[in-house]
Amino acid sequence: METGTPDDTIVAVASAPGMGALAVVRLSGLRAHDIAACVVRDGLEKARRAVRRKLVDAFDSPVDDGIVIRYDAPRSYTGEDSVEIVCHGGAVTPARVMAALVSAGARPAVPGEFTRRAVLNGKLDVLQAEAVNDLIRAESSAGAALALEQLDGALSRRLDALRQQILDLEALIAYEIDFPEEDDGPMDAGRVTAATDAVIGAITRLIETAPRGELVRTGALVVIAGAPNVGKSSLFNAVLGRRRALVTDIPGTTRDALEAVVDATPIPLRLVDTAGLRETMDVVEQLGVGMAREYLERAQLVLACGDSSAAVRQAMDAVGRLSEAPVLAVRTKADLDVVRTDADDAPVGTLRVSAQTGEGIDALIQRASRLVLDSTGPATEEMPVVAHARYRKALEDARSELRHFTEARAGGAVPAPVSAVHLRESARHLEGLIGAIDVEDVLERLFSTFCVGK
Ligand SMILES: Nc1nc2c(ncn2[C@@H]2O[C@H](COP(=O)(O)OP(=O)(O)OP(=O)(O)O)[C@@H](O)[C@H]2O)c(=O)[nH]1
Ligand SMILES: [Mg+2]
Repeated sequence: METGTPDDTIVAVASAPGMGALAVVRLSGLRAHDIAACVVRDGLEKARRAVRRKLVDAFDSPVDDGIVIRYDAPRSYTGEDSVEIVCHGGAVTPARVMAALVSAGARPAVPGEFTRRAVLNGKLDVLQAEAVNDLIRAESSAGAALALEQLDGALSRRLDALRQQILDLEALIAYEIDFPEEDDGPMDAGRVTAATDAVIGAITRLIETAPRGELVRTGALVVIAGAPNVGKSSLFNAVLGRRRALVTDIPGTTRDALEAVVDATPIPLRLVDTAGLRETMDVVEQLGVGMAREYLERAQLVLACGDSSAAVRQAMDAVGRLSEAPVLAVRTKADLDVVRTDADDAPVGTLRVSAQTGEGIDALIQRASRLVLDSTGPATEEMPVVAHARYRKALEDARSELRHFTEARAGGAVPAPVSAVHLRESARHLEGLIGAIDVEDVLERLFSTFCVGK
């Protein structure tokens, strides 16, 4: 990506485009204060104080009346001199404020450039920068909370602690490397093994949070399936709380798959309404049924819907053939039952719902969210949580190097400097994640914890 030179002063409208009461224009770089002073009549106040100011263009014509905040390096988001201007929103004013700043010497920023500078200036590490993006893109409260925790540095601190433990190990065996002929060095082999096992255990516990983390971040794919006309689209709408899918009494109404996010806890749901499963001559409906099958293959949970016990069983059979995901049996149109005789022979665990009255809808959301969580394996309350496949991969690589290290030492045939390479590699995988690579750390540790001159 072309990002110009780091000396450029960059500017962007930081708020979303479109109609809105206010917008935020952000300016950062060496000349941020000078450039802002050309646009802010009466100049800037002292740092971190919000002041109301007239904003003008290069010809001193009024552009807006806004609030201006100055930040002095390094105490800003980017770590550079910055200015934030809160102006009126909408299609015109933010663009005019920005144009005035560009004509005063700023360059329009490319996507992510403010955060990129924050990383380069040590204000955020790579994981935190990624969390900023996750937070902005979050579609659920649980996803946002997870991103916020990562932005706060919980995962970074944890990975850094693991990395320190590996560096400690390096320091331990550095003694063997320096004094290979000493028979029983200052630390016995058991101490190294125990320390290695402890790190492997800690990494494993973190890896075990990955299925949950990825689900929280993206939401679980929950597919509504069943025969035509059983009330799938009505259920979809009832769960979302708005009329998103078309509903008619004509079987075969839904032909496309509709997807929407349900803000559930512990796991948000990406709910999908699909075409009713049946053999049909209608070409468009066939396409819809084909799409439903594809979704069922990828589903992480299926709601097998029927408007009678027989229909629920039929839906479960059909779903069982098309999906390997856990299935929740859902008996729809509960409001139509005058007496609840039908419920008696429904499959065990069937949830009764009515899109008409709202009965069972909240319970369905909770059960679905909980079932998805349970399907990720035994409950773990381990925090922080690994939310990206990339993090999991790096942790697995780090762990595998530690295991190689253990094997190399157990064999006894490998000299200490060779087995130590695995420790270095292991730490490097973690460093790659945080974006901190510093060999000096090991040396410093060696001299602080060892009395080498003894
Ligand atoms: N009384 C009652 N009627 C319902 C309920 N849910 C759906 N219906 C009715 O059942 C009919 C079919 O509803 P849809 O939601 O379109 O059913 P569908 O399963 O999506 O049907 P296809 O898209 O054709 O597969 C409509 O006439 C709905 O009004 C309910 O909870 N109670
Ligand atoms: Mg439908």
